[in-house]
Amino acid sequence: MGNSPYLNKEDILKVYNTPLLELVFRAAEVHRAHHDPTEVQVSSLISIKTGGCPEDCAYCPQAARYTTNVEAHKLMSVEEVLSAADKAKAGGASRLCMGAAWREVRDNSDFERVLEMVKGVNERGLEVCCTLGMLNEDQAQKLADAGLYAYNHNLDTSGENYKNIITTRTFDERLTTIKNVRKAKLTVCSGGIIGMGEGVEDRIGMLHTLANMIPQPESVPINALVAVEGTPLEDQPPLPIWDMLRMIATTRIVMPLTKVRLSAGRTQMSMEAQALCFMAGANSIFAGDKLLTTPNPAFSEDMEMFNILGLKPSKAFSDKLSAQKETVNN
Ligand code: SAM
Ligand code: DTB
Ligand code: SF4
Repeated sequence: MGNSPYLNKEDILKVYNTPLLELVFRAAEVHRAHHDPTEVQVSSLISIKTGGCPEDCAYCPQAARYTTNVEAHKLMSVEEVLSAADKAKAGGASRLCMGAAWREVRDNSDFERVLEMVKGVNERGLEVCCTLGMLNEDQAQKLADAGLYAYNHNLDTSGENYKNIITTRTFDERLTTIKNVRKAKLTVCSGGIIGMGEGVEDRIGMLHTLANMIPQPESVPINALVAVEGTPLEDQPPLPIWDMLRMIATTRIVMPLTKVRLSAGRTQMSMEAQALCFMAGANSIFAGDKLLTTPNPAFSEDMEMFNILGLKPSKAFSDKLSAQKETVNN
Protein backbone atom coordinates (compact mmCIF):
# COMPACT_ATOMS: atom_id res chain seq x y z
CA MET A 1 0.00 0.00 0.00
CA GLY A 2 2.85 2.40 0.87
CA ASN A 3 4.28 2.17 -2.61
CA SER A 4 1.08 3.43 -4.22
CA PRO A 5 1.54 7.03 -5.38
CA TYR A 6 -1.64 8.30 -3.79
CA LEU A 7 -3.59 6.91 -0.86
CA ASN A 8 -7.06 8.32 -0.40
CA LYS A 9 -8.77 8.91 2.92
CA GLU A 10 -11.53 6.37 2.19
CA ASP A 11 -8.98 3.58 1.77
CA ILE A 12 -7.19 4.52 4.98
CA LEU A 13 -10.51 4.69 6.85
CA LYS A 14 -11.43 1.24 5.53
CA VAL A 15 -8.15 -0.12 6.90
CA TYR A 16 -8.74 1.63 10.26
CA ASN A 17 -12.24 0.14 10.52
CA THR A 18 -11.20 -3.45 9.74
CA PRO A 19 -12.36 -5.85 12.51
CA LEU A 20 -9.64 -5.44 15.11
CA LEU A 21 -7.95 -8.85 15.17
CA GLU A 22 -8.04 -9.04 11.37
CA LEU A 23 -6.44 -5.57 11.30
CA VAL A 24 -3.68 -6.63 13.71
CA PHE A 25 -3.05 -9.78 11.65
CA ARG A 26 -2.77 -7.85 8.39
CA ALA A 27 -0.50 -5.25 9.96
CA ALA A 28 1.68 -8.03 11.40
CA GLU A 29 2.01 -9.51 7.90
CA VAL A 30 3.08 -6.15 6.42
CA HIS A 31 5.47 -5.69 9.34
CA ARG A 32 7.14 -9.06 8.77
CA ALA A 33 7.51 -8.42 5.04
CA HIS A 34 9.63 -5.31 5.66
CA HIS A 35 11.21 -5.50 9.13
CA ASP A 36 12.85 -7.88 11.55
CA PRO A 37 9.93 -8.34 14.01
CA THR A 38 12.32 -9.16 16.85
CA GLU A 39 13.99 -5.73 16.73
CA VAL A 40 12.81 -2.51 18.36
CA GLN A 41 14.63 0.77 18.01
CA VAL A 42 15.32 2.28 21.42
CA SER A 43 15.57 6.04 21.49
CA SER A 44 16.41 8.15 24.50
CA LEU A 45 14.96 11.65 24.98
CA ILE A 46 16.65 14.68 26.54
CA SER A 47 14.87 17.94 27.13
CA ILE A 48 17.78 20.29 26.38
CA LYS A 49 15.65 23.41 26.93
CA THR A 50 12.56 23.06 29.06
CA GLY A 51 9.41 25.15 29.46
CA GLY A 52 8.69 28.82 28.90
CA CYS A 53 7.52 28.22 25.32
CA PRO A 54 5.56 31.06 23.66
CA GLU A 55 3.27 28.68 21.73
CA ASP A 56 -0.26 27.66 22.76
CA CYS A 57 -0.31 23.90 21.93
CA ALA A 58 -3.29 22.75 24.02
CA TYR A 59 -1.63 19.48 25.05
CA CYS A 60 1.73 20.85 26.11
CA PRO A 61 2.91 21.32 29.69
CA GLN A 62 5.83 23.46 28.42
CA ALA A 63 3.72 26.33 27.10
CA ALA A 64 4.48 29.40 29.25
CA ARG A 65 0.83 30.50 29.22
CA TYR A 66 -0.40 27.46 31.19
CA THR A 67 0.28 26.91 34.87
CA THR A 68 1.75 23.42 35.11
CA ASN A 69 4.37 22.00 37.43
CA VAL A 70 7.07 22.15 34.74
CA GLU A 71 10.02 24.26 35.87
CA ALA A 72 11.57 26.29 33.07
CA HIS A 73 15.28 25.72 32.40
CA LYS A 74 17.58 27.49 29.99
CA LEU A 75 19.54 25.56 27.37
CA MET A 76 21.71 22.80 28.88
CA SER A 77 25.49 22.88 28.46
CA VAL A 78 27.20 20.74 25.80
CA GLU A 79 28.98 18.78 28.57
CA GLU A 80 25.72 17.92 30.37
CA VAL A 81 24.16 16.68 27.13
CA LEU A 82 27.18 14.59 26.17
CA SER A 83 27.33 12.90 29.54
CA ALA A 84 23.59 12.08 29.22
CA ALA A 85 24.36 10.69 25.75
CA ASP A 86 27.07 8.43 27.18
CA LYS A 87 24.60 7.11 29.76
CA ALA A 88 21.92 6.50 27.13
CA LYS A 89 24.39 4.61 24.93
CA ALA A 90 25.61 2.48 27.84
CA GLY A 91 21.95 1.62 28.54
CA GLY A 92 21.45 0.29 24.99
CA ALA A 93 19.93 3.28 23.18
CA SER A 94 20.87 3.62 19.50
CA ARG A 95 19.27 7.01 19.02
CA LEU A 96 19.18 10.19 21.05
CA CYS A 97 16.50 12.81 20.54
CA MET A 98 17.12 16.32 21.88
CA GLY A 99 13.99 18.41 22.43
CA ALA A 100 13.73 22.17 22.94
CA ALA A 101 10.64 24.12 23.97
CA TRP A 102 11.09 26.62 21.15
CA ARG A 103 8.61 27.93 18.59
CA GLU A 104 11.44 28.04 16.04
CA VAL A 105 15.20 28.01 15.77
CA ARG A 106 16.90 31.42 15.81
CA ASP A 107 20.36 32.09 14.42
CA ASN A 108 22.05 32.80 17.74
CA SER A 109 24.56 31.35 20.19
CA ASP A 110 21.98 28.84 21.49
CA PHE A 111 21.73 27.34 18.02
CA GLU A 112 25.54 27.24 17.76
CA ARG A 113 25.52 25.30 21.03
CA VAL A 114 22.94 22.83 19.73
CA LEU A 115 25.16 22.27 16.67
CA GLU A 116 28.02 21.39 19.07
CA MET A 117 25.74 18.94 20.87
CA VAL A 118 24.75 17.31 17.58
CA LYS A 119 28.39 16.95 16.59
CA GLY A 120 29.34 15.39 19.94
CA VAL A 121 26.43 12.92 20.02
CA ASN A 122 27.08 11.87 16.42
CA GLU A 123 30.76 11.25 17.26
CA ARG A 124 29.58 8.82 19.93
CA GLY A 125 27.99 6.61 17.25
CA LEU A 126 24.39 7.40 18.18
CA GLU A 127 21.79 8.46 15.63
CA VAL A 128 21.08 12.07 16.58
CA CYS A 129 17.59 13.48 16.32
CA CYS A 130 16.45 16.98 17.26
CA THR A 131 13.05 18.55 17.74
CA LEU A 132 13.52 22.31 18.01
CA GLY A 133 10.41 23.78 16.36
CA MET A 134 10.32 25.45 12.96
CA LEU A 135 13.47 25.55 10.79
CA ASN A 136 14.42 27.34 7.59
CA GLU A 137 16.46 25.67 4.84
CA ASP A 138 19.75 27.14 6.00
CA GLN A 139 19.26 25.97 9.58
CA ALA A 140 18.31 22.47 8.41
CA GLN A 141 21.51 22.37 6.35
CA LYS A 142 23.62 23.50 9.32
CA LEU A 143 22.13 20.70 11.43
CA ALA A 144 22.83 18.19 8.64
CA ASP A 145 26.42 19.41 8.35
CA ALA A 146 26.88 18.95 12.11
CA GLY A 147 25.89 15.27 11.76
CA LEU A 148 22.15 15.29 12.50
CA TYR A 149 20.44 12.07 11.39
CA ALA A 150 16.74 12.88 11.86
CA TYR A 151 14.50 15.83 12.60
CA ASN A 152 11.27 15.38 14.56
CA HIS A 153 8.44 17.71 13.64
CA ASN A 154 4.97 16.33 14.37
CA LEU A 155 1.81 17.19 12.48
CA ASP A 156 0.03 16.30 15.73
CA THR A 157 -3.46 16.09 14.15
CA SER A 158 -5.29 16.65 10.85
CA GLY A 159 -5.02 19.91 8.91
CA GLU A 160 -8.73 20.52 9.68
CA ASN A 161 -8.35 20.04 13.44
CA TYR A 162 -5.03 21.88 13.76
CA LYS A 163 -6.52 25.29 14.66
CA ASN A 164 -8.54 23.70 17.50
CA ILE A 165 -5.30 22.53 19.14
CA ILE A 166 -2.78 25.24 18.20
CA THR A 167 -3.45 28.81 17.09
CA THR A 168 0.04 30.32 17.23
CA ARG A 169 1.21 28.60 14.02
CA THR A 170 -0.39 26.80 11.09
CA PHE A 171 -0.43 23.28 9.70
CA ASP A 172 1.15 24.66 6.50
CA GLU A 173 4.09 26.02 8.49
CA ARG A 174 4.62 22.50 9.84
CA LEU A 175 4.69 21.16 6.28
CA THR A 176 7.17 23.85 5.19
CA THR A 177 9.61 22.88 7.96
CA ILE A 178 9.34 19.22 6.94
CA LYS A 179 10.14 20.24 3.33
CA ASN A 180 13.18 22.18 4.55
CA VAL A 181 14.32 19.12 6.49
CA ARG A 182 14.00 16.98 3.35
CA LYS A 183 15.94 19.49 1.26
CA ALA A 184 18.87 19.07 3.65
CA LYS A 185 18.64 15.27 3.11
CA LEU A 186 17.86 14.60 6.74
CA THR A 187 15.49 11.78 7.64
CA VAL A 188 12.03 12.85 8.78
CA CYS A 189 10.33 11.84 12.02
CA SER A 190 6.74 13.07 12.03
CA GLY A 191 3.59 11.80 13.68
CA GLY A 192 1.05 13.01 16.16
CA ILE A 193 -1.09 12.63 19.24
CA ILE A 194 -4.35 10.77 19.70
CA GLY A 195 -6.71 11.09 22.63
CA MET A 196 -7.09 14.88 22.38
CA GLY A 197 -10.83 14.67 21.64
CA GLU A 198 -10.26 14.46 17.88
CA GLY A 199 -12.57 12.48 15.59
CA VAL A 200 -11.58 9.33 13.71
CA GLU A 201 -11.55 11.52 10.56
CA ASP A 202 -8.75 13.60 12.11
CA ARG A 203 -6.64 10.52 12.81
CA ILE A 204 -7.20 9.41 9.22
CA GLY A 205 -6.52 12.92 7.91
CA MET A 206 -3.18 13.03 9.71
CA LEU A 207 -2.16 9.59 8.39
CA HIS A 208 -3.32 10.64 4.92
CA THR A 209 -0.97 13.64 4.91
CA LEU A 210 1.96 11.60 6.26
CA ALA A 211 1.43 8.61 3.97
CA ASN A 212 1.27 10.80 0.86
CA MET A 213 4.58 12.52 1.54
CA ILE A 214 7.21 11.54 -1.01
CA PRO A 215 9.14 9.84 0.41
CA GLN A 216 7.10 8.82 3.45
CA PRO A 217 8.65 9.79 6.83
CA GLU A 218 11.29 7.31 8.03
CA SER A 219 9.84 7.48 11.53
CA VAL A 220 6.24 8.08 12.71
CA PRO A 221 5.67 8.59 16.44
CA ILE A 222 2.16 7.86 17.66
CA ASN A 223 1.69 9.53 21.04
CA ALA A 224 -1.26 8.98 23.38
CA LEU A 225 -2.06 12.29 25.03
CA VAL A 226 -0.48 12.67 28.45
CA ALA A 227 -3.20 14.83 30.02
CA VAL A 228 -1.20 17.24 32.17
CA GLU A 229 -2.83 19.31 34.91
CA GLY A 230 -2.94 22.98 34.00
CA THR A 231 -3.16 22.42 30.22
CA PRO A 232 -6.46 22.97 28.35
CA LEU A 233 -6.61 19.20 27.70
CA GLU A 234 -6.16 18.22 31.37
CA ASP A 235 -9.61 16.61 31.61
CA GLN A 236 -9.45 14.45 28.51
CA PRO A 237 -10.43 10.88 29.35
CA PRO A 238 -7.69 8.24 28.91
CA LEU A 239 -7.38 6.86 25.38
CA PRO A 240 -8.81 3.34 25.03
CA ILE A 241 -5.95 0.93 24.27
CA TRP A 242 -7.91 -0.39 21.30
CA ASP A 243 -7.70 3.04 19.63
CA MET A 244 -3.92 3.03 20.05
CA LEU A 245 -3.76 -0.49 18.60
CA ARG A 246 -5.90 0.48 15.60
CA MET A 247 -3.81 3.56 14.98
CA ILE A 248 -0.50 1.67 15.18
CA ALA A 249 -1.77 -1.11 12.88
CA THR A 250 -3.17 1.38 10.34
CA THR A 251 0.08 3.38 10.37
CA ARG A 252 2.05 0.18 9.74
CA ILE A 253 -0.18 -0.81 6.79
CA VAL A 254 -0.14 2.60 5.07
CA MET A 255 3.57 3.23 5.76
CA PRO A 256 5.16 -0.22 5.49
CA LEU A 257 8.79 0.88 5.61
CA THR A 258 8.62 3.47 8.38
CA LYS A 259 9.67 2.96 11.99
CA VAL A 260 6.36 3.20 13.87
CA ARG A 261 7.09 4.58 17.32
CA LEU A 262 4.90 3.66 20.29
CA SER A 263 5.59 7.00 21.96
CA ALA A 264 4.02 8.93 24.85
CA GLY A 265 1.44 7.17 27.01
CA ARG A 266 3.19 3.88 27.73
CA THR A 267 3.01 4.34 31.51
CA GLN A 268 -0.77 3.89 31.15
CA MET A 269 -0.41 0.72 29.07
CA SER A 270 0.01 -2.82 30.40
CA MET A 271 2.76 -5.04 29.02
CA GLU A 272 0.06 -7.08 27.26
CA ALA A 273 -1.27 -3.96 25.53
CA GLN A 274 2.23 -2.97 24.42
CA ALA A 275 2.82 -6.53 23.16
CA LEU A 276 -0.24 -6.19 20.91
CA CYS A 277 1.16 -2.90 19.57
CA PHE A 278 4.52 -4.56 18.77
CA MET A 279 2.60 -7.37 17.07
CA ALA A 280 0.71 -4.75 15.03
CA GLY A 281 3.93 -3.20 13.75
CA ALA A 282 5.30 -0.80 16.36
CA ASN A 283 9.08 -1.13 16.21
CA SER A 284 10.40 1.81 18.11
CA ILE A 285 10.00 3.27 21.61
CA PHE A 286 11.33 6.08 23.75
CA ALA A 287 13.09 4.53 26.73
CA GLY A 288 14.30 6.15 29.93
CA ASP A 289 12.45 7.24 33.07
CA LYS A 290 11.32 10.50 31.52
CA LEU A 291 9.93 11.61 28.16
CA LEU A 292 10.54 15.37 27.99
CA THR A 293 8.79 16.44 31.18
CA THR A 294 6.42 13.55 31.99
CA PRO A 295 7.15 10.02 33.29
CA ASN A 296 7.95 7.02 31.10
CA PRO A 297 8.39 3.37 32.19
CA ALA A 298 11.73 2.66 33.95
CA PHE A 299 14.48 1.46 31.62
CA SER A 300 14.81 -1.80 33.56
CA GLU A 301 11.06 -2.50 33.18
CA ASP A 302 11.35 -2.02 29.43
CA MET A 303 14.31 -4.38 29.22
CA GLU A 304 12.34 -6.96 31.22
CA MET A 305 9.45 -6.54 28.79
CA PHE A 306 11.84 -7.06 25.85
CA ASN A 307 13.11 -10.28 27.50
CA ILE A 308 9.62 -11.62 28.05
CA LEU A 309 8.49 -10.76 24.51
CA GLY A 310 11.71 -11.92 22.82
CA LEU A 311 12.55 -8.46 21.48
CA LYS A 312 15.96 -6.84 21.23
CA PRO A 313 17.10 -3.23 20.78
CA SER A 314 18.23 -2.54 17.21
CA LYS A 315 21.67 -1.14 16.34
CA ALA A 316 22.26 2.49 15.35
CA PHE A 317 21.96 3.48 11.68
CA SER A 318 20.04 0.33 10.77
CA ASP A 319 17.51 2.45 8.81
CA LYS A 320 20.28 3.81 6.64
CA LEU A 321 21.85 0.40 6.14
CA SER A 322 18.56 -1.25 5.25
CA ALA A 323 17.71 1.64 2.91
CA GLN A 324 21.09 1.16 1.22
CA LYS A 325 20.50 -2.58 0.95
CA GLU A 326 17.14 -1.95 -0.68
CA THR A 327 18.70 0.38 -3.25
CA VAL A 328 21.36 -2.24 -4.02
CA ASN A 329 18.75 -4.99 -4.36
CA ASN A 330 16.55 -3.01 -6.73
N1 SAM B 1 8.75 22.69 20.43
C1 SAM B 1 8.97 21.77 19.39
C2 SAM B 1 7.73 21.47 18.60
O1 SAM B 1 6.63 21.67 19.09
O2 SAM B 1 7.87 20.98 17.47
C3 SAM B 1 9.57 20.46 19.89
C4 SAM B 1 9.15 19.86 21.21
S1 SAM B 1 7.46 19.33 21.33
C5 SAM B 1 7.32 19.02 23.06
C6 SAM B 1 7.47 17.74 20.53
C7 SAM B 1 6.20 16.96 20.48
O3 SAM B 1 5.90 16.41 21.75
C8 SAM B 1 4.93 17.68 20.10
O4 SAM B 1 4.81 17.90 18.73
C9 SAM B 1 3.87 16.68 20.56
O5 SAM B 1 3.57 15.77 19.54
C10 SAM B 1 4.57 15.95 21.72
N2 SAM B 1 3.90 16.24 23.01
C11 SAM B 1 4.03 17.36 23.74
N3 SAM B 1 3.24 17.31 24.83
C12 SAM B 1 2.60 16.12 24.79
C13 SAM B 1 1.63 15.49 25.62
N4 SAM B 1 1.16 16.08 26.72
N5 SAM B 1 1.19 14.27 25.29
C14 SAM B 1 1.65 13.65 24.17
N6 SAM B 1 2.55 14.20 23.34
C15 SAM B 1 3.02 15.42 23.63
C1 DTB C 1 7.30 12.63 20.05
O1 DTB C 1 6.50 12.42 19.12
N1 DTB C 1 7.06 12.37 21.32
C2 DTB C 1 8.15 12.80 22.17
C3 DTB C 1 9.20 13.27 21.12
N2 DTB C 1 8.49 13.18 19.89
C4 DTB C 1 9.85 14.58 21.27
C5 DTB C 1 7.73 13.81 23.18
C6 DTB C 1 6.59 13.36 24.04
C7 DTB C 1 6.38 14.40 25.07
C8 DTB C 1 5.34 14.02 26.07
C9 DTB C 1 5.10 15.11 27.06
C10 DTB C 1 6.30 15.49 27.88
O2 DTB C 1 6.99 14.58 28.43
O3 DTB C 1 6.53 16.70 28.05
FE1 SF4 D 1 6.18 24.78 22.59
FE2 SF4 D 1 6.58 22.50 21.25
FE3 SF4 D 1 5.18 22.52 23.57
FE4 SF4 D 1 4.11 23.61 21.40
S1 SF4 D 1 4.65 21.43 21.67
S2 SF4 D 1 4.14 24.53 23.47
S3 SF4 D 1 5.90 24.47 20.40
S4 SF4 D 1 7.31 22.98 23.32
